[in-house]
Amino acid sequence: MSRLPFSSSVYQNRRNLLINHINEPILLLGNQSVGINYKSNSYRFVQDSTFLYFAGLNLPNLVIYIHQEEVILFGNEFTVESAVWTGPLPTLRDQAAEAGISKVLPLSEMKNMVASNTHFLPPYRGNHTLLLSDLLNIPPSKVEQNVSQKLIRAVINQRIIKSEQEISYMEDSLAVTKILHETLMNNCLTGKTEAELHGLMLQTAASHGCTFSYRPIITKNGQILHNETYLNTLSTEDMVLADMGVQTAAGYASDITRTFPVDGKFVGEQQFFYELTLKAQQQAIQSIKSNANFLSIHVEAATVIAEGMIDAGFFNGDAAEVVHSGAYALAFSHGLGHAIGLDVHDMENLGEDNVGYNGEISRSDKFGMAYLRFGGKLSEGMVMTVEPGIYFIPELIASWKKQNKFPTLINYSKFEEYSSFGGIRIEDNILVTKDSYRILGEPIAKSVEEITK
Ligand SMILES: [Mn+2]
Repeated sequence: MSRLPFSSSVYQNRRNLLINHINEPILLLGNQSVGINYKSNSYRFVQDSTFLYFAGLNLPNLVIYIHQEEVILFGNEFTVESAVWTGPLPTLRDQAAEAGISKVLPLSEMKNMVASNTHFLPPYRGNHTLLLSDLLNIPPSKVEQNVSQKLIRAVINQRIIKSEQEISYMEDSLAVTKILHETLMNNCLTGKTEAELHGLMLQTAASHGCTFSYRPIITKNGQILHNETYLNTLSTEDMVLADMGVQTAAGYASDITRTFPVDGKFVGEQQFFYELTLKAQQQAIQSIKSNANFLSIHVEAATVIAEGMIDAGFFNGDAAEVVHSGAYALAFSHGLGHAIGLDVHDMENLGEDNVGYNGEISRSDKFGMAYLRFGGKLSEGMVMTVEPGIYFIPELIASWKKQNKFPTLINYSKFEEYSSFGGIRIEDNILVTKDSYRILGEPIAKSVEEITK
């Protein structure tokens, strides 16, 4: 009975596909444990996702070397003494066998084995740079320029398309994420603090054996896009924006955002902006299918928001002009979404543009659209987040007004009236199918009826 998420043949097939494409040796580095304030008091160990994808083993201090004739796992076998601290563990050799790897050698033998034409990925941890420098006899400052573009491309092409089994792991993760979001909604009342709700979410995730796939956002200040503080007490006129997702033991991430009124009743223009955000999200989701460009879908969502906000007097003129000029980004200042998989922003360590802009579409240089992490063509089997938002960011409104940006298109006095409104975002995880899409996981409360009382 394998302890790994996939059978040994899955890992073998993944490696075969990769080596047949590269035809020269490949080195994939697993992560080390990292000390917080001294070596043995370490951060929670997180394995490198590419290593996990091709080698399966969620343990520190391993390296896999793949070449045409054989695959070698470099790592030090557990000692009898280590069992004193960890309890009995299956040998590294037995664990490697579950990933279809029959040859295990100690780390000390690595230097003699690694060929100079070995392909490797961009390191994102200092110790990996030093290891690559040592193994391949290149100065640390030159490691980055020796990274294999061919290997980057090949890994992205494999990992970006999810198998049915990977999708089912993503849905396991979404099942717990649904519990989190709905528990949060049910426990949100005037007088609660963001800190209490954060605590409830930590408890809920942990009690399902999950960790967060990124630091959760639970805030009444939804206009602060990556708000990671929990300092406020909630009032009845507030909305809470919760952006959180977990990963299960298989390692696949989820990334869901909901925004809802604290006591279940919208006040003022909250419902108008909620419904407009939802309309933009639904429009975008419906446009997902293989061969569609995600940049065009971003533009569609932005157009829905621009149209609604023109009617309400925030923008003037024609929606297409409001979008193509970039003026719309005063309200919707980030990208529509990103690829998701083992990483919440899938494979961004291989280069955001390598993942998101490979092909004829290039990244916009305009504020707002430039933050779109993925703009290229969709393929069957990709999983994307779709997460439009509407925000009133007082600092941005003041800054644009001062610069007199888009004076004919933006009604600044109207924006200023709403400067304490906050922000709304709605996010789901969508599988690209041949002619259509599938929203992954069981539906999580989202309609006005479901989020109000
Ligand atoms: Mn996201």
